Parts: sequence; structure tokens; C-alpha cells
Amino acid sequence: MTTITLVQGDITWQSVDAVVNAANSSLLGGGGVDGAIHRRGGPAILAECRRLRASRYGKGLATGRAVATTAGELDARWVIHTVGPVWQGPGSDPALLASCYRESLRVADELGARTVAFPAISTGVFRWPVEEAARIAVETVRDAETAVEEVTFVLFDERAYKAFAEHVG
Ligand code: AR6
Repeated sequence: MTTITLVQGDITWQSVDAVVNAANSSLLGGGGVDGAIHRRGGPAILAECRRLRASRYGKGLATGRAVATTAGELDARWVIHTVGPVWQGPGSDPALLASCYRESLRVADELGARTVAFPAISTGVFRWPVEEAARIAVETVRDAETAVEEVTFVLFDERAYKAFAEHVG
């Protein structure tokens, strides 16, 4: 059983095996949580992302997929980068958002990570309504077959925290 914990705050301060990044397909950084992770984690993360782009991920990382790099100077061993879907309005397919959580946990299992921190993927620049994103995130993690022992959702603001709390009993 995976324990689900909620924290309100900045994910870059978490002490965990793996921190998940809400990246974009370029893997070369951006704003939001992506910018914060690269800023605090330092240049080693970007250097490894560039190597991934130069090798297996020449076209970038597809939406719903995940890949790991070093965590640089973060208090973690790995950053798992995943690309959430952009909200396209009502009727947007939640499958790709669920895939981000599932694939990130699959990568965590490959690495042997036991504690993983997630942000609320797609709920910032990618505009996914946080109430729906929270339900998808919690249900997907709860249903996942994984050896990860603790998943911490790190929610940046109170609205996101409350949305996740609705689904974590
Ligand atoms: N710790 C935890 N959560 C955070 C932090 C932080 N330090 N900073 C922001 N959030 P976003 P997306 C929350 O925009 O919607 C980037 O440019 C934020 O309040 O970071 O998946 C990427 O490069 C929101 O709830 O990610 C992509 O281009 C959540 O993290 C694009 O944004 C996700 O917001 C990805 O967009």
C-alpha cells in the first residue's frame, strides 16, 4: 500500500528519493515548478536533460511519458520529468494526465525510489482545473501497482491543497 500525504508548499524543499517535475516536451526548462526545480537543483539537471535530447529523446518527451535525471543539488536522488496535457476545455481526455502519474511511478520503481513527491501536474501554465486534476491524481496513484511507499503531493497554494484534500481521506 502506498501512503498518500499532502503538503502545502514548495516542492523543491522536499527530502524524498524522487521529485517529479511538471515539464514540457523540450525538457529544457520553463516556468512554474519546472523553473523552480532547475533553479534550486542547479545546472546538472539541465545538462542531463540536454544529453537526453541528444540521445534517446531527440524529438522531446511525449505528453504522458516520464524520464529521470539527477536531482542536482535538491535533497533527492532523482528528478522524474513528465509532460502533462494542456487543458483543451470541457471534454479534455484525462487519460494523458493519469498517464503522467502512472509513468512517473513506473520510472520510480525502475530506479528503486521509495518516496516520491508530485506537484499538481498541468494545473498551472497548462490550465487544467485543479479540482478535476486532483481527483485524477489521487485516483491514479491509489490504483497504481507500485513499490513506492509514500507519495507526497506538494501543493503550492491553498486552493490546490483543498482540492487534493477532498480526495485523500
Ligand atoms: N512547488 C510546488 N508546486 C509549484 C511550484 C513549486 N515550487 N511552483 C508552481 N507550482 P506549472 P503545468 C504549482 O505551471 O501546468 C512550465 O513552464 C502551480 O501552482 O508549473 O504542468 C513547464 O516548462 C501549479 O499548481 O506546470 C511547462 O511548459 C502546479 O505547480 C508548463 O509550465 C503546476 O503548474 C507545464 O505546465
